Amino acid sequence: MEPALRELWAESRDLLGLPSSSLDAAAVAVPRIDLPPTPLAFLRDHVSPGRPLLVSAAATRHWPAASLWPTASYLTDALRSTAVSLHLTPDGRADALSSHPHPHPHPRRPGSSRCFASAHVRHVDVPTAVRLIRGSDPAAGLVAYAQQQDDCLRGEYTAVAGDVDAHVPWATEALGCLPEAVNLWIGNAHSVTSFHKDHYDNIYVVLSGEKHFLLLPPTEHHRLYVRDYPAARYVATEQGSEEEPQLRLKLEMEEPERIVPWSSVDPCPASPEEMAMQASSFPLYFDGPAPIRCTVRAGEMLYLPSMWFHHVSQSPGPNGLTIAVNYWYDMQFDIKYAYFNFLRSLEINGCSSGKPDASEGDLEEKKD
Ligand SMILES: O=C(O)CCC(=O)C(=O)O
Repeated sequence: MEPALRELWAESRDLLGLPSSSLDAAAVAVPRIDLPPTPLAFLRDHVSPGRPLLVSAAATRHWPAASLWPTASYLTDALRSTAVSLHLTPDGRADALSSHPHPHPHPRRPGSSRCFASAHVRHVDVPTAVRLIRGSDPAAGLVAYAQQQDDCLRGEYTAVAGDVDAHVPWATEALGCLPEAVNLWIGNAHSVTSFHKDHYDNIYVVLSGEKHFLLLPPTEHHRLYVRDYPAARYVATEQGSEEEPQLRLKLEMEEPERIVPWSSVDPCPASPEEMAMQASSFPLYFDGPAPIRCTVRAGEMLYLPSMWFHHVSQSPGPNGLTIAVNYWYDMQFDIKYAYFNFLRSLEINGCSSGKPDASEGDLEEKKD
């Protein structure tokens, strides 16, 4: 079965115009255009074949946010007394695998030593949120990321929503609907989003700093070793003095148990030992075609087709922050989706997801 899969990966990358040899790593890039596409060209060349696209900063030059948001204090002034949801973890890895807090063998999953960890969410005013994000430090055990994925730009951050376009006109026309959600993301270099996919067509726009995407097409599902993990959540206890409270985060397993299918692969392990462990455990990822790398700079827009797996890291701008807005458009559940479910059901090296519409590696559930 594995040779047939490798043939599928090579053929689909060929048809997408993306090289498939791992030797071509430097050449594997998302097509980039200087001016926004017409709706027809976008539909024909990107939505229909499921091919990503990077659009230069010309696309957002008219947005007030392009000049206002990268400044040091605009957002904190404009949102001074607005309470927002801030996601806290000790290491910047929310919605990611972590060591199980009680690593005894699980009766139904002997040997399972990892769990799916969600952040502790606090409601704080924007100046506090920005101070905590800027000061994030895994060495101090606290990394803050404003990444509420529930249409938060039009909700919690509504006072600044008018600084960006309400939708992306050429995408709206091509996709035939308005965005279902518009989200704001504010982080710094310590926050990383692990490999997952979404049931949305995504227009992702960076406004300060840079976002670094690693991408794999849906045909490469088996390379991500999606497996079932028990869910856990960070809980906070206050320590320190009343004047200078300090938060300590502890991982607790969810009760009743909830199982989350999630990718087992960490493409950027922290140490050579971890890298060796990852490479030997997940050869289809580490010994396959290079992931497609795409850095989205301030002002640029990435079109990320639905169901593409993505891993996202970030570098802050001069204001110490990475700021982005994304537009999620509902995907079309068409024949490609049916083929993809069939592919997923094939068991390769103990990896499959028999559930036809499982939300594996899919953050969509959080939106409601
Ligand atoms: O920016 C991030 O950290 C993750 C973005 C993402 O996963 C998405 O837009 O679907």
